[in-house]
Amino acid sequence: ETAPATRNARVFPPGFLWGTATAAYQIEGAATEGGRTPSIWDTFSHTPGRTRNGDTGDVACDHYHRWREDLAIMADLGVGAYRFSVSWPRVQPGGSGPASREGLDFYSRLVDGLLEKGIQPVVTLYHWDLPQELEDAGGWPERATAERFAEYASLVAGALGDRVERWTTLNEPWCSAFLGYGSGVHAPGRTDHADVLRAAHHLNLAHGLGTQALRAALPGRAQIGVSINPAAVRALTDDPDDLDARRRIDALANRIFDGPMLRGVYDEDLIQDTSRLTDWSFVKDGDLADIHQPLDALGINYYTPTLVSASADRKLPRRDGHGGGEQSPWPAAEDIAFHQTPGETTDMGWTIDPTGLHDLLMRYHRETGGIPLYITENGMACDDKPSPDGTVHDPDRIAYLHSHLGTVQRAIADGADVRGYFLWSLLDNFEWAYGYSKRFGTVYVDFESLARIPKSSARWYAEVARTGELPALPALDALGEPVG
Ligand code: PNW
Repeated sequence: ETAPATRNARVFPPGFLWGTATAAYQIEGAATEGGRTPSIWDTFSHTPGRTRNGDTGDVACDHYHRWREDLAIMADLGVGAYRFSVSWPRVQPGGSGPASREGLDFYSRLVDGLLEKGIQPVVTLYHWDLPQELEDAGGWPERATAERFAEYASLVAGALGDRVERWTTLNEPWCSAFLGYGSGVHAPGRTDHADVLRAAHHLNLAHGLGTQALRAALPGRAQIGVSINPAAVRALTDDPDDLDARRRIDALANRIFDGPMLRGVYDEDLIQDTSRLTDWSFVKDGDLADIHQPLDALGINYYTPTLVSASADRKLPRRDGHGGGEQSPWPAAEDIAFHQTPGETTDMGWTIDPTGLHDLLMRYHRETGGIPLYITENGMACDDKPSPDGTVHDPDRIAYLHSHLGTVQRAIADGADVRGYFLWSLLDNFEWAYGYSKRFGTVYVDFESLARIPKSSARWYAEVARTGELPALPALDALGEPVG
């Protein structure tokens, strides 16, 4: 007999939003259809040596043609929300000027289909597929890109705003700036640490101008947020040097975005730490006010914590500072070492440690002054394979989701206002530089036949969403599969 107090602790608040998430370039395919022009990810993935096995998003999950089937799968799952992104070059070829009716119609039909099935659409405007023309004009290091983004935001709001209430400006600006322009492991594959800082600022500006554009187009109706991937940074030891390394990475990973967005400032230590790369004169009068817009929601994407020290000469194995690559993504941080957090790892090599999610939820609860928080991505890559009977069992993913959802409950009990959770990802998909070699889906995709098979985690997650309750892990027996 479970004590009532224990049972209650496993119940999520009423109205808690359960969802799954995807991104346009990772699932849609149809890269040249309907007037869509190339994005930086088309160019990058078609450049030899950039992605594993030379994989591209040309076909991906072919979601552009199979969206009705994917909608039916979501309806079967019974989750209440779907977070997807709009492909900028599909709806505004070239990134400026008139809209593509055909491109907008695709998303319009998708939104109608979701609403028909009682699934709330959550639209991300930018999940990394910058129109190539805008990169050719300088990309995110240039201010004009932020201005183009605001125009694009108005255009999408005009087409979908009568039916979509939940909007996200950017997905993980850290990845766009630091992996795209610093380490070069993401598109556009550039490696200049001064450009990273310029890109970060113009992404911030895009968020601010985009938020203003959405509010102007959708007065009173839109709930607007941004999805960041803050680092839960830990220091290897309590030595002052290690603590200072943590402070510096916290500035570069987190405060460079949440400073201007949530507080309207770039912290002085960030500016000092990077002063040999830039004088920050790209920050113009009025920019910080433009970026510092009231938000209705903050999205947090979380996978693993970050462990740093002041020097490389330590006993724990070193790890790269995220995402592989020869060049560090981190400007002015050559002396800082990144370490593998102890513990089991996922197929990405990322350590499974839900405590980082608790830290981040509590931190952003405090720092936002109580803006509703959503986990807009969380999940794990597993080496999933169909069994001979055609089913796909992913007990490790169930255990991962279970432990992270338990952490979310703990944060809620500790006072954080967490309103929803989006599993990354609905489908196995194009995992950026890793191509199709990493599977994050709760639904298996056979990339030869493009057949979809919901994994056992999909059934498990559907049950959590249906009941709003986290079952004890032994309930996994019911799925006919032992844990781990
Ligand atoms: C996020 N890193 O990417 C993205 O939002 C998703 O599109 C992606 O599929 C998912 O997480 C899993 O990777 C990240 O190196 C990629 O720190 C790389 C890093 C973080 C997030």
